[in-house]
Amino acid sequence: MIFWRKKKNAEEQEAQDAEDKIIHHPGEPEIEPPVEYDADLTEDQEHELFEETETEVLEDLDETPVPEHASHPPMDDEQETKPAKKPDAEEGESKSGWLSRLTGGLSKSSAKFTQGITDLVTKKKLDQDMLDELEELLITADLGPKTAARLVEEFGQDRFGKDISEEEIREALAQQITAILEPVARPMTYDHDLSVILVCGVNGVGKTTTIGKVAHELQSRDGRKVMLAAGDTFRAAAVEQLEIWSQRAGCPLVKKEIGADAAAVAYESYEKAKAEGTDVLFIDTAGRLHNKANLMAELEKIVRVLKKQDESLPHNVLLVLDATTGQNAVEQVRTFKDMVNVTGLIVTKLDGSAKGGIVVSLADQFGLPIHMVGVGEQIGDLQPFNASDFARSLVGLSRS
Ligand SMILES: Nc1nc2c(ncn2[C@@H]2O[C@H](COP(=O)(O)OP(=O)(O)OP(=O)(O)O)[C@@H](O)[C@H]2O)c(=O)[nH]1
Ligand SMILES: [Mg+2]
Repeated sequence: MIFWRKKKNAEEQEAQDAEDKIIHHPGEPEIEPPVEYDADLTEDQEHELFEETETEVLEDLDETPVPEHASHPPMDDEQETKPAKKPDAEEGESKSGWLSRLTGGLSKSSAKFTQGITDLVTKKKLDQDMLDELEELLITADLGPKTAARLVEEFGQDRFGKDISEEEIREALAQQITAILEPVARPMTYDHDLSVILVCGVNGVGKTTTIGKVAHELQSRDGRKVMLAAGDTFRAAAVEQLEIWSQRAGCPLVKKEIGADAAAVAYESYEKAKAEGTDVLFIDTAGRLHNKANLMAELEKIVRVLKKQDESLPHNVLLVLDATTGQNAVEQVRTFKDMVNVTGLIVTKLDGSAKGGIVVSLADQFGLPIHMVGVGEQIGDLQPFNASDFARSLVGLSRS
C-alpha cells in the first residue's frame, strides 16, 4: 500500500515537473520559493497575508540563487546608459522599419521556405509527393502539424494534378496564411475610463519591456495618462527594470518591497490610478516563481483581488510569448488559459532566430487576438500586427 502511494506520488511529481518545464526555460537552475503559497485563502487569511507580506522582508532572498537568464540582460548597466531610441517621427518610416526588421528576422525561416519551395517544384504538376513535402516544410517553419495539414489540404483541393509554379505556391500560401491571421490581427483598445491591463507570461518573454514600450507610446505619443504597477515582487531587478521604463515613459510607478504580495500591489495601484484620473494601468507580473502552482496562485489572486474592486477587472489579460521558443509557445498559451482569462497575445522577438510560423499556429489553434509583435528591444520595436505583411514576409514575398 505504502509502495503504491509512493509510486503515485512519484507519478504526480513527474507530471508536475513536466508541467513546470513549460514555464521554466530549460537549463535554468532551480530556485526555492521565498514564501510558501496557499492558493485557497479565505478573505480573512487574505487580509492577514496582505498585512504580513507588506511588512515581511524576505530575509533569505539574497541567498536565493536567481537564474542568470532572469537577471534581465537589457537592463544591465551598459544597456541602461544608452539613451532610449526616439520613436520614429513618421508613421510610414516606422512601418517600413518594422517590416524590414520583421523580414530580416524571419529571413532564416523564409529562406528555407523559399529554397524548400524551389526544391519542391521539380515537376510541373502538383502531386501527392509535392504536397507531402510542402507539409514538411510548413511544419519545419513552426506552423505546427495541424495547421500545416489544413493548409496543404486546402492548397491541394483545386490544384491537384494541375500545373503549378513556385511563385503560385508562395502567393497561395501567403493568401491562406493571411486568411488565418486576419481575424486575430486586432490592435489593443483602451475603451474604459480607466483600462486595467494585466500582463503575464513566463520569464524572459518580454513582459516588462513590452509594458515599457506601450506605456511610452500611449503616454508620449497619444497623451494618455498611464500608470505602471510592479507586480513582479519576486526580484528587486524586476522592480528596477519597470521603474526605468516608467521614467522613460514619464509615468508613475506603484511598487512595494521585495516579497510583498503581488495582489496588494495590484490593489493599491488600482486605487491610486482611480484617484489620479489615470487612463491606462499596466500591471506587470512575475514570470518565474518556484513552480506552476505558485505562478497560478499568484496570478489568480491578483485577478481575484481586482475583481473584488470591480467585477469587470482586469479589462485585458495579455499573454506575452517569445517567438523563438517555437511550439513551446502553444503549451504556454494552454497553461495560462487554464489559469487566467487570457484576452490577447503579444508575440515578441520576431527579429531574432524565430521561425515566425509559430504566430500562424497560435492564430489557428486559439483564435485569440494578436495585438502586437515585437521586433527588437527598443521603444519603437513593438508594432501593431499586420496579417498580410506578416504572411508575405513569412513565405519570402515582398509587400503587396
Ligand atoms: N530581440 C528582441 N528582444 C526582446 C524583444 N522583446 C523583449 N526583448 C528582450 O528580452 C529580454 C527579456 O525581456 P523582459 O521584458 O525583461 O522579459 P520579462 O518577461 O519581463 O522577464 P521576467 O521579468 O524575467 O519574467 C530583454 O533582454 C528584452 O530586451 C523583442 O521583440 N526582440
Ligand atoms: Mg519582467
